[in-house]
Amino acid sequence: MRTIRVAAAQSGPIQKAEPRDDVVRRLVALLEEAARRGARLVVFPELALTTFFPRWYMEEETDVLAWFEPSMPSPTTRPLFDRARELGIGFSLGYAELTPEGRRFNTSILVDERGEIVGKYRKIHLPGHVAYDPDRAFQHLEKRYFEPGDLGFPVWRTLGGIMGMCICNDRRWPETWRVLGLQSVELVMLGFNTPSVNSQDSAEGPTQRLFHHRLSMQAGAYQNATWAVAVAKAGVEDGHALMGGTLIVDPNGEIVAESATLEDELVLYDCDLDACRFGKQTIFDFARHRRTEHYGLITSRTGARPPD
Ligand code: CDT
Repeated sequence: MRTIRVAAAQSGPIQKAEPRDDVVRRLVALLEEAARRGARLVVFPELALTTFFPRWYMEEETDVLAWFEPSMPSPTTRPLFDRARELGIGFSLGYAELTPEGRRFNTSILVDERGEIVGKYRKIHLPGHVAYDPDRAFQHLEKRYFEPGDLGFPVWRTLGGIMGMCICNDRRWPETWRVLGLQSVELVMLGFNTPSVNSQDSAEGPTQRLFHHRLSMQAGAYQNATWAVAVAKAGVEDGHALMGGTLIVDPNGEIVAESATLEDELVLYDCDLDACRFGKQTIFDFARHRRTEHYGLITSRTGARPPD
């Protein structure tokens, strides 16, 4: 058995006016509780340091850049790195990345138990739109504020396993999972901000959005024989609801742990990375069963086209 206790650290809402230092204090509190409860890896949400700002239309560059981190660790996030190193615990963290060249990405980093950044992923599937849409109740401007990621879907040997990351909307695309699966990934971590249709959505009742979230996570994990940890930013941010639904899925595609609230909450599970072996050596033994000669359209064509 190669068991790693993973803590999915769901965030409750972060209001637009909440200072980033306060958010980091919340993340440190979750990290400390996770360490107390024996976790070796903590997974934080997408854009974990701020409200989900792509819902707000901004024209001024300075207004946009205010949401971004020009360095990592930054002075604001340094306490999280320091505490993680003291506690000997790894973490992944989503944030808005501003590069030295002025490029903007929706990014996650993976930090090992020594507090070193060992991996970086930049979100590839950006949902939403570029221009202000007057017909929408709220905006979803990821395509305005971020470039599509340029790092592919790497995996890293760290924390005793083969680890991969993706972010939110990426989980809905089987291509994400298969590229990670083809690198023998054993644990995929991702953060998400998924809006609710309305504020009636709650942890009590599964809605269609929660169903699609679970379906995507369970299918991705099963079809690639990997653990998968999805961590929400949840609850109502300045009147806009995020659905929640933090969960951990085993390599059989079963949900083994799930959040019960829309607040800051830890969901822990002992993930035995050796449990990936059965699926990877049998039904999803890619080397024996895949037929790449028939998969050309996957990379040669982007949009669907009916036959002539
Ligand atoms: N953050 C993010 O990627 N959210 C999307 C919302 C899709 S609806 C525009 C998601 O896939 O959950």
